Amino acid sequence: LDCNTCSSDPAAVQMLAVAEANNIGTAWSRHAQQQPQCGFGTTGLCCRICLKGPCRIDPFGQGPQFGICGADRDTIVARHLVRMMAAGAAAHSEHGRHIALAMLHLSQGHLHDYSIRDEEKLLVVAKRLGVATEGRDLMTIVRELADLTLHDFQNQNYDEPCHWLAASLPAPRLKKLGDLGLLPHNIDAAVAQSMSRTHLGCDADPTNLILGGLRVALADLDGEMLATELSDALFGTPKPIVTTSNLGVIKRDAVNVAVNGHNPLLSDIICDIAADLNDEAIAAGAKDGINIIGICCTGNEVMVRHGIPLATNYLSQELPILTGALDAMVLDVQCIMPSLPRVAECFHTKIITTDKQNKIAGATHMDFQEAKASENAKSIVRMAIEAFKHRDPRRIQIPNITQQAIVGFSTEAIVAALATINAADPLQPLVDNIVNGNIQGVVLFAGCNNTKTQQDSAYIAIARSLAKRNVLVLATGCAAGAYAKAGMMTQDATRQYAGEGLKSVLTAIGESAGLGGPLPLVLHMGSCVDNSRAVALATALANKLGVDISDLPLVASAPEAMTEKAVVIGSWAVALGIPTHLGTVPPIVGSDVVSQLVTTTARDLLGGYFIVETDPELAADKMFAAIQERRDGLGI
Ligand code: BF8
Ligand code: SF4
Repeated sequence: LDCNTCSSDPAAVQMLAVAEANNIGTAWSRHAQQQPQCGFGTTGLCCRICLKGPCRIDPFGQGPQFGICGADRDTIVARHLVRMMAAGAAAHSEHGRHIALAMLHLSQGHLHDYSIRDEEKLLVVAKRLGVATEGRDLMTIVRELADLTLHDFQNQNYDEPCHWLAASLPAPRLKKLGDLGLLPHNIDAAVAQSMSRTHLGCDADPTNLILGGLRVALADLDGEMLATELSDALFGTPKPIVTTSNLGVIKRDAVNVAVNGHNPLLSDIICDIAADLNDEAIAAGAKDGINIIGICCTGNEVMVRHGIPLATNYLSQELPILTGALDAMVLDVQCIMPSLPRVAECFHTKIITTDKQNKIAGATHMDFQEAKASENAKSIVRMAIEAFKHRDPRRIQIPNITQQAIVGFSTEAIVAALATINAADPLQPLVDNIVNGNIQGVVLFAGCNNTKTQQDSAYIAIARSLAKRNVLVLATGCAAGAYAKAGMMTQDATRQYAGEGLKSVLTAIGESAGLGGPLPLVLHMGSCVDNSRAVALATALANKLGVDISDLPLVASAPEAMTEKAVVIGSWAVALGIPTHLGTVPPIVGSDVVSQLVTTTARDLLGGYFIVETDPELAADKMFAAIQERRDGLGI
């Protein structure tokens, strides 16, 4: 394995060499073992929906053109794509449901370790959803907001769209989506209907299938919105905070506990109680106490809210173990590699699963319950302290690589920074600078890591290329992790890579907001569910200008799209009217019909469309062209 071509992250390359030298399998070595990957699966032409299968369509038109049931390539590709969207929506919205139920249980007095940390945010979203707030007891409002949120999982009236979407999107977009029948009434029903219509012998019309997919994609957005907004009320709305990133955040003299997964209900409490156990860690010989670090999206959640350092993003999640100084990795849900216990076998690291529905053979399971959150979190951290005692000091090698990262750019934080320039009308300075061209447009980088490309490199190349052309850069999820690790969430990065117009705007805002210099080049908006924050910002801009999201000079990019969640996010971005770049080729190229549907047809119907481009420079050019087209449309 040539470690240098695997990742552009120098810390990952360094640890990967350790893995290779010790013959420890990683995602990269397993990727190599999987080559060549099946062409039928890659193009989407393999169907496994019934037990007569698998059936394969010959992509060149010589062999079989129909599955045994008679399904053609278009039906097969569309069905599988819709199933990916449904799984993504299920994942995000299950996370959202978990948070909503915690809110409900809090209001019922069953949870003692959680509270409403951001009352202001709670009241703002309650009002937005139509909950009366004046003169009412806080927990009554929490109860009603939780009930209303859970209604989005229970409503059986097909004509009543999900509340969070209806209360959050611009009116013209709601109208367009409603007219096309794309507004879901119930998240769970949308997922179930996607599964049901893609069963053998049901929906076989690719257009109808893809429209159904967009409906479940919007249900996914509903789930993401409620997850973000309720998490802010519970744990605080992110504000700019300075922290660090990359594997150097692991400390030799501390008990290092990594939180990996997605749900802040667990990771936030672990951050909370860590200080209480510092003395126990010191007594065990860790003179720096307990050091919590983040991986993937739960890492992003605690990074943007509490400044917890982010160790790494998805693809390199096995590597912190190889430092020999990671004492525990605490897992909740999603994007967790089942290989972790195997890697940890070679070290002292304790791998702890915490969710009943997400166990891994070889890991220790600790059933985390919100009603006993602090107690459970303490037990987890104590397992790490115990593991620390079994470290082998000779095997410790921590890459001396960290980058500063200024993070925590929620929509509210961006608006607050802008308000220091114009308190009466915070969005006006942003609009003025978009109109005068200092800012050409906005790009949201979202999504994952994928072994099909060099880790993080396309993120960095495309962002630099667009920032030089004065495009404002936002990021979430593992995209944000890539930029944090690479030092692109710093003021220096702005000085170095931003075009003159963008630099002047970021400097004016940063200085007026008291940052003593520019805003960072890339604004970290949070985890993957926090893509909903970018929608909130776009909606605020569209409403201010009296236009639709599809009119804004806004593009999205997922250079390393990988999960079903990424597929569904990209799909709702298209449904909202956003040109959306994918840097990895989705398994749809076996069907020209489906490829057309998600590009040209989507564009005609919704304004948004997918741009599939694996070359980073060409991708940047295509996105910049899309931004220019939008600017032309607005007459600016
Ligand atoms: O939700 S970006 S690899 S960690 S799916 Fe997963 Fe992709 Fe990372 Fe977060 Ni999002
Ligand atoms: Fe084959 Fe049809 Fe069954 Fe798919 S659903 S595996 S195409 S018979």
